[in-house]
Amino acid sequence: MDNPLILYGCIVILTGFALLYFALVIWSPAPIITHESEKKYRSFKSTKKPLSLTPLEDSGTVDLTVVIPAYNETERLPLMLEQTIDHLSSLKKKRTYEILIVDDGSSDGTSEFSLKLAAKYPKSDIRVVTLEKNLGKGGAVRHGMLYGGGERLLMVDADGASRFNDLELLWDAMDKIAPNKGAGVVVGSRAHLVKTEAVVKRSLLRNILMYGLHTILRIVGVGHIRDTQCGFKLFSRSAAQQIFPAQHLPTWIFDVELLLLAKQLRIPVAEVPIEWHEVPGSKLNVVTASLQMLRDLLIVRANLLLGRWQVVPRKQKSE
Ligand SMILES: Nc1nc2c(ncn2[C@@H]2O[C@H](COP(=O)(O)OP(=O)(O)OP(=O)(O)O)[C@@H](O)[C@H]2O)c(=O)[nH]1
Ligand SMILES: *[C@@H]1O[C@H](CO)[C@@H](O)[C@H](O)[C@H]1NC(C)=O
Repeated sequence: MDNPLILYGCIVILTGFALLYFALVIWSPAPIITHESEKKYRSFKSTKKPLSLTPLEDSGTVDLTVVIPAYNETERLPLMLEQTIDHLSSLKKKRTYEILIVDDGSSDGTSEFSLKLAAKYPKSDIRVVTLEKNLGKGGAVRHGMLYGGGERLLMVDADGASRFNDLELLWDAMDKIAPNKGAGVVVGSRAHLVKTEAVVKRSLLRNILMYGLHTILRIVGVGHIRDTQCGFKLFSRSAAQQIFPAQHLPTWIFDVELLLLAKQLRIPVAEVPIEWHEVPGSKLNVVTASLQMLRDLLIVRANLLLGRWQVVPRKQKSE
């Protein structure tokens, strides 16, 4: 090489890539560690002696698992649980179910409170798992899914912002896209509410962030889903078995990672409009959350692109 500029240029570019890769390694979330105690649950019948949960690899034991991530939720859980059980027990076509409350390392006694609450519903299989440390919503949902026994598994927020009856809309959509225990994901969507007053009244900042999010989602590859962030999502067991072991993000942008994984695994995803009302008591700070989101999305994309994170499709059992 006669021209030293080219040589220097190459060195600068290579160093740049090395630094980017280093940043990726540093910023990637550490693997989520599951403690032994977290593989067990307590119920109102067995408040002292924990019992074993059903690992996701095993075959299903009930028709539905309801996974409720709960962080300091003693205020909002009672109403939400009541609505959940009211609905499930009013169904004409009976469905067996378990409700898995994942206490995400709360410091307000959410677990003990949930156990007391569960005693009010002796006919329902309400299971309480206590995470040793706070992981974040994504970590809590992932844990509930990895230890749920349902043929279908629903994640739902503890705040009762979604109307639980809308589960039936998701259920019917699942029958269509994933019959015979196939793989499928059905997500609740608030996109049809976007033009309504509820949203117009939101602060300018929230709206700007929302449009920013949509743009980024399109770049990242899940632009076809109109509402990625809705806390009401139903997974068939087969879909959950493929998606959740591959999930790395414990933060609140994990929803996007789940949808990206579904896309990579070619699992069909349906979006169904549902009711929604804003509930006071959100513990989210929009600005820090947005920055965190941007970083996490880039991390997910880069890790998948470079093959640092792998996705392993399961062979469908032919039935
Ligand atoms: N904020 C927060 N929520 C958590 C955490 N772990 C689990 N969760 C649960 O995640 C769910 C959603 O949390 P919220 O703080 O209500 O979030 P939100 O801003 O209301 O979210 P939207 O329902 O999308 O408006 C609730 O069921 C929480 O209990 C955590 O570490 N932080
Ligand atoms: C959770 O609740 C405890 C006890 O009420 C409180 O001290 C703590 O600050 C709460 N944590 C958050 C993040 O809200």
